[in-house]
Amino acid sequence: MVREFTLNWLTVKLMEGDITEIEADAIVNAANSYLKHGGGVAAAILRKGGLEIQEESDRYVREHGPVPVGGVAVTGAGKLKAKYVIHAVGPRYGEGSDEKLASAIISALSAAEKLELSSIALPAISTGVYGYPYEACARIMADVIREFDLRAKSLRNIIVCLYGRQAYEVFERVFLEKLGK
Ligand code: AR6
Repeated sequence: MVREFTLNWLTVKLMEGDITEIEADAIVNAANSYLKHGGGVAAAILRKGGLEIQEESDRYVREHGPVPVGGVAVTGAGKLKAKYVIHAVGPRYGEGSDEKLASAIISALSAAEKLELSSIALPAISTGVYGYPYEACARIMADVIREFDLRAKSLRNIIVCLYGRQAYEVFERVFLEKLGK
């Protein structure tokens, strides 16, 4: 399952699959503030990328302290095909969480721009352990991407990688509605 949306500067590709298999300059991890990559997509990234990603994450937290909700930290990508892993800390679903989820996505895209990358792959941040409904996450992500499109510099390709048919179908419906075509 794949669908592409062509915006002004960005091409957005929605796909169903495993984000650790994607060849992009950076892949985004759905992390917690302590960068302890225990479950979900984080554990999958560690399994395939290697323990050096956890070691680098631990070093980051030792040096800079925990990553605030809505923020990101960047590490290398170990054995993955990507060059970097951008660890984005999404919120738990609840009151006031939408702005923080938007901030996590904006921070991830901004980090990619700062590194002058052209492609980035994102999972459905906060929709696993952190309890966000797919639909709410999809709406926030589509709005952030549409806004980001207007000021994209190096970034050209955003891949949104959904785990499972159900997540894909919800994102497809929402992205069709919000990003057209
Ligand atoms: N590829 C793409 N998406 C995936 C993969 C994969 N290999 N595996 C799971 N997902 P979650 P969160 C989807 O729980 O809700 C972790 O323990 C999954 O189906 O990974 O932000 C962290 O260490 C879901 O749709 O992240 C944090 O403590 C989405 O990725 C906490 O969970 C996000 O699910 C973060 O919770």
